[in-house]
Amino acid sequence: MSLYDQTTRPSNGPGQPLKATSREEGGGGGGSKSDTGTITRTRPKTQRPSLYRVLLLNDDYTPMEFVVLVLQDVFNKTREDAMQVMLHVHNKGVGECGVYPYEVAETKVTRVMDTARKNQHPLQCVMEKQ
Ligand code: TYC
Repeated sequence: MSLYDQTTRPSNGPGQPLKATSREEGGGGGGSKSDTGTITRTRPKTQRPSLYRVLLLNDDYTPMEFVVLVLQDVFNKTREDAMQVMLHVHNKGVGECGVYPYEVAETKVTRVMDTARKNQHPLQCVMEKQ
């Protein structure tokens, strides 16, 4: 099950009757006691996925150019934006690369860490719930 899938709230799922008040419940019709029908939801309730920030951490060894290339490749940034994020991380210690649903964030963290390890750089990338 993907986070993109529509999920239901516990109380009222799609197509499920909305809860009737005690006054509305009970049989019979046309009287003072119960003259209401069951209301059903035609539009399924959607829940937006939780979002996660992907952060890059500074270190003293990873070349600036490598970080810029990773930001362009994994996070689809322009060279100018990638340079800005890299310099922010270099100066502040940590910086945001983007905000994504869980599985997208996880894939990007994995891509950064795999690329860094293959090139023997200590670059660290983490995700945190927004
Ligand atoms: N501080 C590194 C250097 O001076 C550059 C760098 C920037 C490393 C950002 C990691 O996430 C990083 N070569």
